[in-house]
Amino acid sequence: MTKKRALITGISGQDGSYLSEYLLDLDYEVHGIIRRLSVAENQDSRLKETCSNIETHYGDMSDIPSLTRVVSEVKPDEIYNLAAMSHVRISFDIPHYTIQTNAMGVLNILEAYRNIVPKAKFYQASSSEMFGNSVDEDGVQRLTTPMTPVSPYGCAKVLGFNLVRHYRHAYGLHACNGILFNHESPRRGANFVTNKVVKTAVHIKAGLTDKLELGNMDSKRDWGHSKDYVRAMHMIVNHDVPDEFIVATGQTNSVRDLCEYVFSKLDLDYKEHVVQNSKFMRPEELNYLKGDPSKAREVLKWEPEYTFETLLDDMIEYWQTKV
Ligand code: G4F
Repeated sequence: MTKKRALITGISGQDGSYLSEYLLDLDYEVHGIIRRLSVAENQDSRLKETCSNIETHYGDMSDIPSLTRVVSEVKPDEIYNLAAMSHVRISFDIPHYTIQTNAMGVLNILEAYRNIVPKAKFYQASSSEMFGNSVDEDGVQRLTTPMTPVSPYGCAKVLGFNLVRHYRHAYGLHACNGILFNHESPRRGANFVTNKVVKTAVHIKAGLTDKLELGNMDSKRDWGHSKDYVRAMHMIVNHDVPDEFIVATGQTNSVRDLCEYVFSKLDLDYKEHVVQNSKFMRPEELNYLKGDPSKAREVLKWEPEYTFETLLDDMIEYWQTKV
């Protein structure tokens, strides 16, 4: 039997690396698009263990000929569009680039998909950042919650989300949106708050540093594990009907709760080490996220294996092996 072929944009990111491992275990042929970086080792550093089993192709979400070439060469059965400028705070510094990559990039890959492999299935990495500060009366965000983004990142993701929905309806494509709430892992970039807190706390414990500088500690997020969320991506794409799903844990915690858990796990008091620095504040903040994953649970039978605590334990263990 011929193997299913997947093409992952953003394969070198946290989710791309876990998804490629997950699909290889399911016996897929996995292809991914990577951008050229001046430090070549950084292009695929998260893919070290699986590199030899993945075929990578140079491309960029803003380079239409490169997307057309890769989609034509690979002829994928499934496309996972994970490529994005993924840092919300940095999107305020580089709004144009963010819109080009996270919104126009979706249009570019959708066009390649529609014109070259319209029978393939398509997954779009949509984000809870699209909701901005909209919350339903019962304190959750669900598929019907209005999208009122509060960052260039969120604005771009709303356009990408709508384009995918529109292409599904207009052209009969199997194009799906997964609205994923925050998801983390030991592979998370060092400038996202979970990894920053865990890594610095472990360094404080080891006597390597003494202070952790943070921005807003009162914002709340619904944090899950990337490994659970890439499983959901595959389930969403392989559901009979192309559709939209929220992927979240349904639990919310503040940045302060995060500090409290991580530091106390290491027998430290976060209040003695954390200082606030306005440099890490955002011009407009998304204050509160708590997703309602009931549709994914009921329709896809998706369940997360990790909790907030076991996710952080996994990250702490990882950073302890690095000091
Ligand atoms: O870890 P964060 O940078 O993640 P954020 O902004 O929620 O975005 C992540 O989740 C989105 C899904 O909702 C994704 F779409 C997006 O790609 C990304 O994966 O910040 C979390 C919270 C924010 O409220 C931020 O203001 O932590 C607060 N925070 C406080 N101090 C900080 C810091 N965030 C960062 N990155 N660095 C700080 O020093």
